[in-house]
Amino acid sequence: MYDLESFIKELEAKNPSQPEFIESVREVLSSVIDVVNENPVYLKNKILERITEPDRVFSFKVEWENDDKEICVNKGYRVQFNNALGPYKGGLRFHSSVTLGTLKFLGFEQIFKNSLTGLPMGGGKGGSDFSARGKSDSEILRFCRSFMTELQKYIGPETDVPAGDIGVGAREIGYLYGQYKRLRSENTGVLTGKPLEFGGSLIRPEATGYGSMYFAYNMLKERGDSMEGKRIALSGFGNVAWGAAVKASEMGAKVVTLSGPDGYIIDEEGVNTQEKWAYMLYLRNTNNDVIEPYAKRFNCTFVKNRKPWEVPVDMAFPCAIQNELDLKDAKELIANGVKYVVETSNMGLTREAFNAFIEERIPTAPGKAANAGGVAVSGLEMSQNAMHLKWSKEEVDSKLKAIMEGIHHSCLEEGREDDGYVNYQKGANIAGFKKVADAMCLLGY
Ligand code: 2IT
Repeated sequence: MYDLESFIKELEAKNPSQPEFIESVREVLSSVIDVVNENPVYLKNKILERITEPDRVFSFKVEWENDDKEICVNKGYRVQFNNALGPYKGGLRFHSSVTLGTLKFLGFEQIFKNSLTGLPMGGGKGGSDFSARGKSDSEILRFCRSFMTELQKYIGPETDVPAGDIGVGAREIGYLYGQYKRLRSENTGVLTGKPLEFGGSLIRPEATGYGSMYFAYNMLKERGDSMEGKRIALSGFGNVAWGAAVKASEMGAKVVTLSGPDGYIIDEEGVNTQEKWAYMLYLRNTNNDVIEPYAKRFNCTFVKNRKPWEVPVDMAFPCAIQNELDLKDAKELIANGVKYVVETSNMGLTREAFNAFIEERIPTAPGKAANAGGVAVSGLEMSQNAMHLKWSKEEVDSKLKAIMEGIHHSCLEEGREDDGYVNYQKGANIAGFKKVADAMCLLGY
């Protein structure tokens, strides 16, 4: 029998200075510990000890030359966490905050997220502490080449299939794939999120944001509510926030905030035109990592060095980075009458913030359910690559919708509490965990 606190204590001793990883394990285990304790097969198979240790971790040096002809050195990693359900699958994050602990947390989350999609994908994650901020396009190209020169030793279309994450979009995937092809002479689905010209899937750029809105649609439908007229706070302004803003507007809701490390903008007219969406993409490609220019361009308010959670809204969608919404922010949203929270970044809510929403019985979706659309369409890209064909936009979008509806259904099945409240965190964790744990039992140790 397991006790959560003693298990976490031992895990911390084995994995010192990895607070995000410990937090992500604590979240999953707090939902599944009873399930494990009541299942003699899981106990005998030592599932908790085995599922919290990555299969393997690669750490490598990335050397590249900047535009001043200086040699620069970054850290590179790939965490292959669990392949019980299929090839390791998960993104690459290039961001100054990246440590091994960050990637272990993301890799751990990815196991259960990928399981929830119903597609045959294991969990992995990789990246670097390299940041594109202030870098030129040729510096990014040289960095990507050097990163892939090392990474290519560990990946393959049936082994481990990386994709994008923060700081890695179609541009970086293109450069990484170019180097992979140069070194291996292979045209395979070794990366997803590829540009459309060479094996990319339609709807992959939109998939995380669209998927999150499809998940939200199901949450509201469950309560006889609809997206029409809802006021939404989004954080971030990158790929995920972009897809979310587009789909929210199509569904008749109004996105009133976007944010960056410099602060947030309030656009009372809504982030709801082609021009505004295109500007978000333009801002990302300038490599400056600031949102303030949006306010100047569209004549709206910029609030410096603050987070968007102080704006009264019906729905909040954190779309930027882990721990971006804390207890203070949660209290402010609750006081302002927020009705739904949809964690679209990975672990965007701190534990205290998540618990505050659950205590108030506010329907709150965890990232591993709500943001699974991205990796789901990556899975569909793998299928198309394996079959050497290309599906239409409509075909991919309808599959994405069905997958998000399926994930919502799994959350309902495992997450409904006695008072009728759907605890999406518990539901997603139990549903995602069971499939992986069962597979591990069947495979033997
Ligand atoms: O966090 C995520 O699910 C992603 N960054 C997408 C991973 C993928 O393999 O498409």
